[in-house]
Amino acid sequence: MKICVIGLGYIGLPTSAMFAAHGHNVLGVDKNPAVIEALNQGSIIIEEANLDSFVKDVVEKGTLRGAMEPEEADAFIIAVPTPITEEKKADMRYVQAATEMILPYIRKGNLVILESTSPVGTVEQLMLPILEKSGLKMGEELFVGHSPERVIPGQILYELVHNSRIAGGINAISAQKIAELYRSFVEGEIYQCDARTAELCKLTENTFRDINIAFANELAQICENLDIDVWQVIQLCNKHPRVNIHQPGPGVGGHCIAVDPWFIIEKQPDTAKLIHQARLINDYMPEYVAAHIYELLEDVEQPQVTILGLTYKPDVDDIRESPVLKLAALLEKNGVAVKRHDPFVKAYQGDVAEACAGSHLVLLGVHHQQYKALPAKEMLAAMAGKLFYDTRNFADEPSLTEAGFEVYSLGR
Ligand code: SAJ
Repeated sequence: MKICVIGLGYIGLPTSAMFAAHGHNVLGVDKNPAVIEALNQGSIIIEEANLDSFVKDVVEKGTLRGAMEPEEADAFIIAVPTPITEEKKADMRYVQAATEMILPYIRKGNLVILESTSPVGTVEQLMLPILEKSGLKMGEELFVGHSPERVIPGQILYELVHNSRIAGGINAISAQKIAELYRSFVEGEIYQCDARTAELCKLTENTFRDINIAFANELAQICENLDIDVWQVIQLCNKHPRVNIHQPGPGVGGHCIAVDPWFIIEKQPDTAKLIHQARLINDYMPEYVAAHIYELLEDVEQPQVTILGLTYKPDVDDIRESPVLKLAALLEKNGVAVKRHDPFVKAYQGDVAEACAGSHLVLLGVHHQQYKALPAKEMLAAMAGKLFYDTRNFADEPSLTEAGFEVYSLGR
């Protein structure tokens, strides 16, 4: 088929390349000229393992190209951002704009698929009213639905192929046509359902994870109060065949887990009570950690902290919605000087010991693999204090203590 993909970000670009590598002719559309320029030179401007060579290959084969405007096609896939506003409301302007953008190119028999994570009812209440302006009969002359992504950054190309997938349609034939299209490269199961169910499934998967992380974070606070090591409790409980307690941390970041539950809360504010409380618990964690830092530094004049790790999760370069950045801002607002280090963030790369110079406390914010072996002696030599606060139960505590650090940990 000829496929037109609107939005060439973390999902749209890998998906475009995957279709282009499996027999389709793909036109990638993005409003950022830099993305289109790079693409047509066979290169990319996002970080994802092996994606650059994968894209280069299909661009050179001529099955993937970029343009600023859509063209007629057999299928249109919308994979644009669905961010959240300050008031925690879904910002659907990009989905609205993308749907309007493809309208002039829609033809009888076409398929329109929303991939972006969206509130329940987006396909039916936001997209169909626009697509009906084509004059085509929805579900008979134009097939529409939602097929959400569940890939994890860093393993996108593998998971695109091997994850099972949901194909939600405004009617059965739409769901079937969507499933058939993804069968081009999906080796996992493809489950068909209606569009609303597909929309809620995506939100539910991430909300399930958010609630479980909130449970771990609340357990960490309880354990501190009861003088118990939460990490040992979790490790022992997870020996139970049907228990899988998640990991406490300084908060929940990224533009998925921290965002998607709000799409459910917005639609069902009075019923989504547990979901809402979990969000509040996770969003409180930067403050909770900051309070510990103030306690540890209360006798220090002009305290300074070095934070190791700023991204939203380990071994990625993405700092969007990172809870550690919120923690850094909180500390600075309360008169604590903050020095930053992160091997994945250009502005903060460099020597760890140097980043600790003059600091009274080092805080491990993200468990990047590189931080498993820290130059403890050099760090202490550069520091003005000897405190270490671990938010991830990750640092090699015995070697830090042996070098002279006083080590504290979230949840212990
Ligand atoms: N986190 C914890 N404790 C945990 C697990 C994660 O504090 O036990 C934190 C991480 O540090 C990070 C945040 O939660 O700040 C999100 O981490 P994540 O591991 O959930 O990573 P994401 O957001 O990149 O991926 C999730 C995945 N969803 C699920 O696992 C249900 C992925 O499959 C989705 O495709 C992705 O969201 C998405 O794009 O929706």
